[in-house]
Amino acid sequence: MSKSPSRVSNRAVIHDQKLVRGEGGELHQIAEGNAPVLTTAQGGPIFDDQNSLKIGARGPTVLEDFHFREKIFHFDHERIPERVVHARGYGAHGYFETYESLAKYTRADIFQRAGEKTPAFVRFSTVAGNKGSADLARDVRGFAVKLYTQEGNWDIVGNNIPVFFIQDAIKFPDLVHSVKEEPDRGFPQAQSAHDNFWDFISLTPESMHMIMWVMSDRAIPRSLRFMEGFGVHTFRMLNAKDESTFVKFHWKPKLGLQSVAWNEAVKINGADPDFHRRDLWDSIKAGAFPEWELQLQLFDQDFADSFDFDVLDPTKLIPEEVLAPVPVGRLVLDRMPDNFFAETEQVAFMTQNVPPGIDFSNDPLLQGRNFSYLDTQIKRLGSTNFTHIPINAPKCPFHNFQQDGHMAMRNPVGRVNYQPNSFGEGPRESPQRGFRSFPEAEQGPKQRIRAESFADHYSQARQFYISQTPPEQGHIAAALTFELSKVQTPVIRERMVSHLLNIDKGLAGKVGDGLGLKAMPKPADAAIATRRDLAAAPSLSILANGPNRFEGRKLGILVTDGTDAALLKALTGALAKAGAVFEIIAPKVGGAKASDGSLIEAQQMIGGGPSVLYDAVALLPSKAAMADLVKESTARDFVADAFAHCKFIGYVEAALPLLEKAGVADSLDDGCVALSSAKDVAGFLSTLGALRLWAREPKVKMA
Ligand code: HDD
Repeated sequence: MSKSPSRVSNRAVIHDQKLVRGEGGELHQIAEGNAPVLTTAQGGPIFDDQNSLKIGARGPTVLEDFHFREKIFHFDHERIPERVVHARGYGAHGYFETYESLAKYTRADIFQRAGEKTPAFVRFSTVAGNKGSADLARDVRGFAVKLYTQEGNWDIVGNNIPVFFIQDAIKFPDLVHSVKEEPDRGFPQAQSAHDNFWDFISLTPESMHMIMWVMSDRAIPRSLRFMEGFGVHTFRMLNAKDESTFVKFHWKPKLGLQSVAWNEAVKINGADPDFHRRDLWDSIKAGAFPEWELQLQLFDQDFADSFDFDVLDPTKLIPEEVLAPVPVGRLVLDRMPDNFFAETEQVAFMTQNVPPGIDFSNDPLLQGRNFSYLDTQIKRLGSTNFTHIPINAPKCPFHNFQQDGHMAMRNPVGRVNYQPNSFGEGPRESPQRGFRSFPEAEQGPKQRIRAESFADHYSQARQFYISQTPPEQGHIAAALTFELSKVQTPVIRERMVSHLLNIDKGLAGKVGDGLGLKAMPKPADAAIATRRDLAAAPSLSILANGPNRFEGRKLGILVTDGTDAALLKALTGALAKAGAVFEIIAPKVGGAKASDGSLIEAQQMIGGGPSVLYDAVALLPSKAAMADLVKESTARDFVADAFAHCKFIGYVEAALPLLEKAGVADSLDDGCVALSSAKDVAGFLSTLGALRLWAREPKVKMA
C-alpha cells in the first residue's frame, strides 16, 4: 500500500479552524471553541465530511458509506414544487395594529380592541415567472398577508392591483397557461410579451380593465415598500347580530407609491435580479420598517345596487372618490425570516382562511379560489399536515381530532379521538364563538352562466386610463406597443387595438401607430357600449399622489480620489436627516481618497453600481480624476441612463466633461442641480422629493 495521504491536502485554509493529530497520527481539522460536533440526521458523530469512504486512496466509493448516502439523499430531495403561480416571492414578519374597535361592523376578534397588535407575515411575489426569475418583470405583484389572530389565521391573499383578469375561476388555468412559457419552446420566462398571452387576452374582453393596470407603471414597482395592496374581491363583515356589511380591503404604503421606467426595469433585471428582495432585506435590517395602513371601503346592499356594475365582479372597483376608504389599522414589517425556505417558501396562504366575523361574497372568482388554495398546498408541501409547519400554525389555542398522516408533528394523547364522547374529553363546537356564515337566501336554476351585470368590460378600463397623468398615459401606450411588438401574429395585434378603440381612441391611435398598422381595425364588438360619462378618478394615478419626499429612497453618489469631503459630508448628513439612504460608487470598490485625505468607503465599483439601482444620483468627482473617468463607458452609462430615466442629477462643476461625454451637457434642465458647495445641498434634497422629472421624458424618448 502506498503511503497514507494527508486528509487535509484537499481542504481550503480556514483560519478559525485548527489541525490536530489523531491517535493514529492522522490530521483532523476541528473548529475552535465550542462548535458542536457535526452529526448525521440520526445523530451519529461524523469523522470526516470531506472525503467519501473508498477502497484505497484512488479506489471506488463503497455502498457502505451511510454518511455519504444520507447526505446526498437529503440534498437530492431539497426542492419542493414551486408555486404554480407566484413562484418568486419574498416575505417578512411584522404586526398589525388595530386603531379603533370595529365591533359595529364585525365581530372579528382582531378588530375589537384599539391598540391591539396581531402578529403578521407578508409574502410579496410576481405571478408569471419561475422561482429564479428577475424581480423587475412587468407583472402583477402578489400581496399576501397572514394575520395570526386570536380566532385563527386570517389570510388576505391580494395583489397590488385592485381588479383581476377574469370573472370566473374556471378560466384561471387558461389565463395562467397563456402567460407562462409557451409549452413547446419553454420560453419566454417571466414575460407577458408573447403571442399566447395576448391571444388569450384579446379573446377575453373581461380582462381589459386589468390590462390597463398591468400596462401601467403599477406593474414595475420601484420597491415592494412602495406598492399598494388590495383584497380585490368584495367580502363581508358580520357583527355580533350577524348583520352584514360589504367590505373591500386596501393596503396603503406610508412611503407612497413609486415605480420605475420600463427601460430601467429591463436594465435592473440584469444589474440586480434581486433588486426588490435586497431592498426589503436592507430596509428591514437597517430598522427602516415599511408600513401600510389598512383602509376599508364599507357599504351595504343598497349602495351596491346603486351601480350598474356588480360588486361581485372582480374586474370592477369602486373609486375612492365615490366611496372613501376608512383607515382601521396599520401593518408594520419589522423582521426578516431566519430561514427563507422554512418561512417564505413554506408559508401557505388560503383565501378560505377567514375568522368569525369575516365572510365571503358570491364573487365566482373568490368561490373558486377557496377550493384552489387548500388543494395546492398538498401538492407543494406534501402532506395534509402542512399546518404543523410553524409558519402556518395558528398562534392562538387550537384543538381538533385531526390525526396521523405524513409528517404529523402534533400527535394527540389519550384514548378519545372523536366526539361526541362519553368521557367528557376533548374539544366541542361553540355556537357562540364559532364561524357562522351569512345566511344569504339563494335560489335559481342550476346552470353555467355569467350574470348580465358582469357584461360591461370597457367603461372602467376607460375610467382608469383617463384618470392617469399624461406621462402615465404615455407609459401605458408605450407598454402596449412594446408588448404587442413581441407578438408575431398580426391578427392578435390588430385584435388588441380593436379593444383599445373601445377604451380610448387616442390610446388606440398611439398603439396602432407604434405598431405600424397599415389601417386601424374596427372597434371590437361590445356587449355594452363604453360609458364615457364616468369621471376621472385621480386616486387611481401614482404620479398624482406622489409622496413629495425622498424618505426611504436611495441616492447613488459617484466619487473619485479628490472628491470634496465637505460637500460629501453635507450631502450624506442631509440624506440621513431625510430618512433616505445612499450608496457610494467609486472607480474601485476599495474606495477613494477624499480632498481632506480621508478614505471614502465605497459599496460599488462603477460597473457594479449602475444608476438604475438608485432613485437619483450625485456626481462628485474631482477635476483630477476626470481624464480617466470620461474614458470609462460604465461612468458614461451611469450618467446617460440617469438622464434618460428622468432622474434628478446633482453635479459638481468638475463633472461637466462626464455630462458632456454622456451626451447630456447641452440638455441640462431643472432636474440637473449644480452643487457648488455644501450650501446647495438643501435645495437638491427638496428637489429630490419629486422623485422624477417626467417633464424631461418627451426629450429623451420618441413619442
Ligand atoms: Fe391566486 C397563489 C393572489 C386568483 C390560485 N394567488 C396566489 C398568491 C397570491 C394570489 C398573492 C401567492 C400567495 C403566496 O405568496 O404564497 N390569486 C390572487 C389574486 C387573485 C387570484 C389577488 C384574484 C383576485 N388564484 C386566483 C384564482 C385561482 C388562484 C382564480 C384558482 C382558481 N393562487 C392560486 C393557487 C396559488 C395562488 C394555485 C399558487 C400557490 C398558492 O396558491 O399557494 O392556488
